[in-house]
Amino acid sequence: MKFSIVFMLHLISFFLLVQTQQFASVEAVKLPSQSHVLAPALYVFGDSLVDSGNNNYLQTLAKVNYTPYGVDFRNGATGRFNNGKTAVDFIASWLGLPYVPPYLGLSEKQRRKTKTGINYASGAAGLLQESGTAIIGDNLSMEEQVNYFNKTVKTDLPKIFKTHKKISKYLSKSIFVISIGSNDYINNYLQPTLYNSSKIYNPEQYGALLVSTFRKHLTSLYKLGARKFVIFEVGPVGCTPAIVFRTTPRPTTPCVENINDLVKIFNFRTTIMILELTFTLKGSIFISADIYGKSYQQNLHPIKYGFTGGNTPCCAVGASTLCLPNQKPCANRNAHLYWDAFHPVQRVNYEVANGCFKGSHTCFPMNILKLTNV
Ligand SMILES: *[C@@H]1O[C@H](CO)[C@@H](O)[C@H](O)[C@H]1NC(C)=O
Ligand SMILES: *[C@@H]1O[C@H](CO)[C@@H](O)[C@H](O)[C@H]1NC(C)=O
Ligand SMILES: CC(=O)N[C@H]1CO[C@H](CO)[C@@H](O)[C@@H]1O
Repeated sequence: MKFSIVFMLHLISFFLLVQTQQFASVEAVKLPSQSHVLAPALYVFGDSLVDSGNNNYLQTLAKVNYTPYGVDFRNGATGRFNNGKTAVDFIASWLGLPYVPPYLGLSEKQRRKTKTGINYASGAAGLLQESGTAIIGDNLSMEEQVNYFNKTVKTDLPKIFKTHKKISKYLSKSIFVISIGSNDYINNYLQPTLYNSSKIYNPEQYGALLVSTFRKHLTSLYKLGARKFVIFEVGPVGCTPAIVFRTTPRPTTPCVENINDLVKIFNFRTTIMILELTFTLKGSIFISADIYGKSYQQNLHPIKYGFTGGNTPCCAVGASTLCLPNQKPCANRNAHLYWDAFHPVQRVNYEVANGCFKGSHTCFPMNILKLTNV
């Protein structure tokens, strides 16, 4: 029921977009090639699904700068939370841009020279300041990420571009990817011994709190100059091995559905919120990546989708749910849905990125390729 409403909203938003904005000739979509740069920059915000190494510079347990992380990545263990590339790594290269460097890894001097985008995402981070901090440690919450971007816009970009007008033009053509929200559940609401939230808020109220926080941060990004947004839904958290194994009694279904129901509330409210923002923030375009639906199906029927290893993590995981250091991972990484107990393997990231970049089923109301042409 809820999903058909979401779909209707997507449709409505698509038609309104077509009417109110002039698509720069929809059929003239160019295919990406290494030599062709489709957007001046890619800016990234979020959590471990898209962190490219910020946590290497923080005091945190959510740090993965060791093998076997990065076993399939050109530069080895970089702080990416899987065996290879994240979805934004694929998106960056298809836009004709370099991999987006982590903000904390750049010196002041480098920050004043970087004009192809910066990654502010941090493993364990959430929309709420406190999410992911109880035991895990430091993190860049969404608010801190926005504050760093504020600094980029106010102090660093003026060193590259001569006028405010040039900065605005550059930012309005850049792509902003945001993937956040899982830790507000995994490392907050679902941890009643460490956090109050589940006693204070019912699931609907908590979803509303998260989404109003999200709206505030997206509006800040808009005020700072962002126009083209790609919002990743939260995946089916109740299907991750960490959650399934932690639940007692063990669920009789592949996923813990009452946990998935929490996330669905968040995704549903987010979809409505970004549709609203598209209308209220002049010149903005929000596209939403349907991460939940496909991933849920893959978790229910892994073999049908070619994941013969099913939901079993590829690496040997410890109590932290991350891979244990220096252990040999599974031989066929492409056959598993999960790399460790929480994070998908590179293949899953590729499929999401590919679908959202040029497909017609992952991102609504348009794919990223079209977004670069609007
Ligand atoms: C829980 O809530 C109470 C009162 O609302 C507050 O005093 C306490 O600090 C909270 N505890 C945590 C861990 O947030
Ligand atoms: C950016 O930072 C300045 C202070 O340096 C502050 O006044 C302003 O409100 C911030 N803007 C946003 C959108 O957060
Ligand atoms: C970098 C860092 O440690 N950021 C924050 C992580 O979360 C805590 C708790 O909300 C903040 O106090 C830190 O500043």
